Amino acid sequence: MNSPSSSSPTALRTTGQQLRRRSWAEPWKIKMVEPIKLTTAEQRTAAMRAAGYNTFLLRSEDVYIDLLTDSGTSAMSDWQWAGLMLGDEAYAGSKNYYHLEEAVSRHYGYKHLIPTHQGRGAEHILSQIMIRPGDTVPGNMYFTTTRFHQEHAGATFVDVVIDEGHDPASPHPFKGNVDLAKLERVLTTAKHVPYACLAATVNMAGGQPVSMANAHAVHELCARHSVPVMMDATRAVENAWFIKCREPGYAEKTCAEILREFCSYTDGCTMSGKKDALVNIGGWLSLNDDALAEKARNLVVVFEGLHTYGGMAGRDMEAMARGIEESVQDDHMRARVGQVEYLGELLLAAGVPIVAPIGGHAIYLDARRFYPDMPQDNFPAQTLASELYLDAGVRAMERGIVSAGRDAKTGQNHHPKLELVRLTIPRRVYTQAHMDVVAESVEAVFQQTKKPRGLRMVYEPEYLRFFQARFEPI
Ligand code: P71
Repeated sequence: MNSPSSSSPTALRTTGQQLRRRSWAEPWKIKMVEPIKLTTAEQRTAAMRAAGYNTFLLRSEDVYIDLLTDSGTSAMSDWQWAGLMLGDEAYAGSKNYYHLEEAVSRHYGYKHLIPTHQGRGAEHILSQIMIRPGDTVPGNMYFTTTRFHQEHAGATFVDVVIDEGHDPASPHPFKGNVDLAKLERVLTTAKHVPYACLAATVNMAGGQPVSMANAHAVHELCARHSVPVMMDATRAVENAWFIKCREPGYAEKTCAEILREFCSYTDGCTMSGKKDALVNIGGWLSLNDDALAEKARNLVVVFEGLHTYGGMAGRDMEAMARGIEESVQDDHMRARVGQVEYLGELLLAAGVPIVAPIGGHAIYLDARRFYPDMPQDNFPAQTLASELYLDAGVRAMERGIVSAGRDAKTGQNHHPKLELVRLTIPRRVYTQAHMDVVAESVEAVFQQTKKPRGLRMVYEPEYLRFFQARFEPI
């Protein structure tokens, strides 16, 4: 890693009084490797066709560098793997549950822990216990599964992120912030608001953080209306790292301290442990309110598993408890976000249009600027994701009109402003050389002289269509 950005505190003054950057590297070394396959252009063409031009439908065997998601794709540490061997697989009251409860309470600070199989399990339970048909849920930009569960429970989601969040070029340091005026409008006009949803960081905006000041203000505003704030804590540690780097007054605080303060401005959280918490499966719902927690425990046994395992094996809970400890270490976060910045800076140097500032877990390519003449209904981001795979076997994810789906009431396609392709970096998995290969491939696709005309959707599933939709080239 030899390109620390201004946000990484690695600049050194040399004896010549010149400001010089020093290389730095990840705080780990590799103990085990997993071979990956190089493919030919012919093999990739056949694989892409068989997958209906949807990267979700590729076989992972056919992928060289897999940047589909950072979800459940992290490499666990030797300490986490050792924890797997200490799984207490009792049906009830596993000691690993108590380790997890301790870790969540120490680093996130909430009173009650309800384990779930992954994030959407927690979203389902939260939505079912808090939302009544006709409710309105404000949030700082939608996330697919989160909005789905809110709407499924009968709510209408209202986006209250600041306008900069929808502008891929805005350099605002906290593009995930809530627009307090938009939020206040919802709080004063909606019939009933069961809770406000605060995502840290905001995935669909490009992994953009929320500032501490904004979280504090959201909490105060909601408290005046007696509305609780529920956080999507999926990447809240990455959010804490950005606060440390970008918000005045936090540079000397540790990630762990910042995370605790941030959580203190919220009343509970849903969590996908598959991201920040460095595990391949797992999640939880946290709540401070006793009565709500009781409701959640009543439902978790119906949908997930007993309230002391929620769909996870004991060993999974142990790995997650240990992953939480590792995730809040500053050295870990510096390398994690630093690697994303490294890739982003290579692409910026090559003139490739990406969402700025560089986010926490991924680089987002602005597909509209790859294909300025392609109408959004021809799926520019879906097209770009398939072109990237065809070029060098790099798998990315569409985050545009296909992901946005249809309006639950009118059935019309949502037309999101952002038409993006996400290059998502798994934690502790790929090297700097992999990032170099990715950057070269993206640049080659950006420079293509013969541009594709786009795709047509030939199969559209009813729910969360992006996962299984199929396409054909136009
Ligand atoms: C990601 C995922 C996984 C995913 C989910 C849906 C479509 C494509 C990929 C999952 C998140 C997330 C946020 C902010 C809740 C979940 C659900 N992200 N909130 O980014 O990013 O968690 O997957 O554990 O159920 O690839 P879950």
